[in-house]
Amino acid sequence: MEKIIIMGLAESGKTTIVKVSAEGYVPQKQAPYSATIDYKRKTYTMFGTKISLFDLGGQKSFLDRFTGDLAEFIFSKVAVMIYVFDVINMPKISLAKYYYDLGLQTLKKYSPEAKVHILFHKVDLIEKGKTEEFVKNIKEFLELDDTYPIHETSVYDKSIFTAMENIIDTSAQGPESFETIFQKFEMQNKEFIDQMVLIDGRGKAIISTQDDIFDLKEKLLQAHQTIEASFSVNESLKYSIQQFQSKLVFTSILNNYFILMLRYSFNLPEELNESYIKLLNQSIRLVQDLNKFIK
Ligand SMILES: Nc1nc2c(ncn2[C@@H]2O[C@H](COP(=O)(O)OP(=O)(O)OP(=O)(O)O)[C@@H](O)[C@H]2O)c(=O)[nH]1
Ligand SMILES: [Mg+2]
Repeated sequence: MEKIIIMGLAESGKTTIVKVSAEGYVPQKQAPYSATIDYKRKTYTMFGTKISLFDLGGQKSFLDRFTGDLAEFIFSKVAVMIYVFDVINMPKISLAKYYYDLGLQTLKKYSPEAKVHILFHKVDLIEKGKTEEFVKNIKEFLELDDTYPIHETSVYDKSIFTAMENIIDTSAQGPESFETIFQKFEMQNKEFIDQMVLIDGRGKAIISTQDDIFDLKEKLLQAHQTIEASFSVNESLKYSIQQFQSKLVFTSILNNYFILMLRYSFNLPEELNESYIKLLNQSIRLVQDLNKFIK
């Protein structure tokens, strides 16, 4: 079960978001606000995934405790942190940023792998036609770049469902397929990779970034034979680096006899430079990620 924490200042809308998106509650404009005391922890099945949701009370004294005495309890084993900014509460935007930074810092300490999603919430209250400008200004003020996804949401339309579905799908379930693992790798290393091929134990290509994998086949067979003798970082991870048509080819045998082949976009550098080492490390990391998934 994935642990999700939802954090933000008091009255930013967290409990309403939980009620509407997870409990099917219909939002009422006149409903009185009732503060969450401490935190509320509940289990839900959302979009087919079982989650344990921690709705953290947003009053300052609570936030200080969550990031202080209770930090380990609240921030350990977190899969996703959702941070809610109330976009029309400008007087408190600095305070909201303060606790966002503190929350992020605490999260990095106890759950370094956790995903982070940001909600710019209550966008229904922004004057019509001004949303884009408004959002841009807040983003600048908060010094947010594109590291974490930002969702513009309101409980009065479907935006909150779209955002929550995206958050649960992309974060809570982890990588869903080989494709998502590859996409991440490709995004990080685009300029250094010419071709990526993953072949299953029976020799069928599962992933190939080019239609034609024929020219690699010969290399593949050869790699099979030489890989035993090639450099390995540990018992369970073997890979080889070879030159092929004046490019480097990284090959590794994975679990269940899957084979990964990456054709780099360059030949062996004269000296081992930083970007080559980085790419090699990322390639090894890709093998490890894929192996977790094949098991
Ligand atoms: N206009 C508008 N109001 C909203 C929206 N979401 C929540 N609200 C209102 O915001 C107020 C605060 O909502 P809560 O969900 O209780 O706030 P909270 O973040 O849980 O507050 P704490 O429990 O004190 O941390 C309520 O009056 C909600 O009706 C929204 O999308 N648009
Ligand atoms: Mg609440």
